[in-house]
Amino acid sequence: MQRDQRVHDNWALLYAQQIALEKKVPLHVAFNLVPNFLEATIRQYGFMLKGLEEVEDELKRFNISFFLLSGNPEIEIPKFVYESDASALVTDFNPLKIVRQWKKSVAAKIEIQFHEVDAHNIVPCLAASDKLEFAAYTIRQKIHKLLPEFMDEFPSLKKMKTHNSANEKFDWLKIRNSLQINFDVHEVDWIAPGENSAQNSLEIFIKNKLVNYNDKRNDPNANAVSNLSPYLHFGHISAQRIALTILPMVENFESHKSFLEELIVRRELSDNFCYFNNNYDSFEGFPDWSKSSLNTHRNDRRDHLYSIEEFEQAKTHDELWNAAQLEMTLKGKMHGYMRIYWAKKILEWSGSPEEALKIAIYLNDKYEIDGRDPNGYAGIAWSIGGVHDRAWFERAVYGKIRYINYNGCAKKFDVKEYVKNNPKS
Ligand code: FAD
Ligand code: FO1
Repeated sequence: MQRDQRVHDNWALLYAQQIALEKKVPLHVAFNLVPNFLEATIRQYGFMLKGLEEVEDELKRFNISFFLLSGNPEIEIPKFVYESDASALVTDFNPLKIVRQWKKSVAAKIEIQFHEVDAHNIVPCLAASDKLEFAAYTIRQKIHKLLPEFMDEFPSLKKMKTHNSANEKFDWLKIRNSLQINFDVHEVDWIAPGENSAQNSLEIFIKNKLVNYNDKRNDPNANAVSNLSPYLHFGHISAQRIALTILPMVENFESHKSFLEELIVRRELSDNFCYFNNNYDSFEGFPDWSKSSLNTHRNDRRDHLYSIEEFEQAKTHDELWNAAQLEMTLKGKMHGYMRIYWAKKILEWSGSPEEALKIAIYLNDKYEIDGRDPNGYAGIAWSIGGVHDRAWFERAVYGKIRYINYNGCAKKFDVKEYVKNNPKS
């Protein structure tokens, strides 16, 4: 279990259970904890661990044992399959075949049946497209065509027969304290992790906010967005469950339509970008028109130039940008519209597009609970590098990259109100 850390509405777990039931063997779930995963801090790890604890408890109700491994997954997972209780299972599991003995500290190569299930997307990434898509309009039709095939209702997970390999509950506090990560980025309490809380959040969104989504989603003061991205990032909720719940509701059609466009088309386009573009987090990954235009404007004079520390500490001249940065550092989730403004201004006020990209990814992944997500890399590449966008009118520094400014924001929402709502502490 990695991308989808939930017990219900999980096609990968359902599929594994189907095989276990057919073979009449117990079902085991393993999660490999990486002590330092891509510089994630306690803000993200804390959220993830609480969700995993809920997974452990819920799996127990279904007589499914949960194993928490720790270390390098390339080493720990083959080792687990070979050495643990589960190895008894795999050797019996014809045609599972262990071809090489596990050797201490050498990554074992074991030949086992390996099935990949995309439980994260509704239309699996590889079914939606076999190539890097150019923009939303090139993937939208493909996804819509395939949606009826994949939008099945989930079957329920079945209770397995009891078996005696059930492990004791993990000591989650000890696990938390063993992490070699940054503990300075504080955890946040406005959002509760886990599968149950994710479901509650969905219900609250549908009841109180969805009606305003189409008109108000770009207003950071309006509280009209779902706040589901942290749950989606860790797979505490299935995008398909969200869509299955919202699709049949015919009232507020425009809001449903625009929400599902973000949840399905834009989100799956981001996965397509990160899967098919090896340079999804570098300048090289930008489209040719944008690279050439940004290159032309490399030496343009910048009106303001800030260091990464100045950005991080929200010390720019711009109260709106600083408020967005503070929303992210203090709350752990910046409003979606502000993310665009925030990233584009980093391009405008950095020495080069490469530096801007590096700063934006660093800050995004350090502070956002939903950081380190394909949506993040695609969103930053869209804002700074024109990915999935088109060329606009040429201007200094930005070249042909779409531009946005303070006055544009002021026309859309009450900037002063947003600044007031995101004070320094
Ligand atoms: P809602 O508006 O309620 O949307 C529901 C869901 O639709 C979201 O949870 C998300 O899964 C999907 N969605 C919404 N907007 C987008 C989008 N533009 N692209 C792809 N999918 C979308 N998203 C992350 O999950 N993690 C990130 O680190 C991240 N960083 C971003 C950085 C920048 C510079 C930009 C421009 C966008 C970034 N996004 C990121 C995409 C988007 O801003 C967030 O997904 C959204 O704000 C999450 O809030 P929500 O769940 O309340 O969104
Ligand atoms: N995946 C793992 O397999 N092990 C980890 O320890 C781990 C930590 C982690 C921390 C922050 C974060 O944002 C993601 C993390 N992931 C980890 C990845 C995560 O499990 C999912 O694969 C992604 O969230 C899917 O988008």
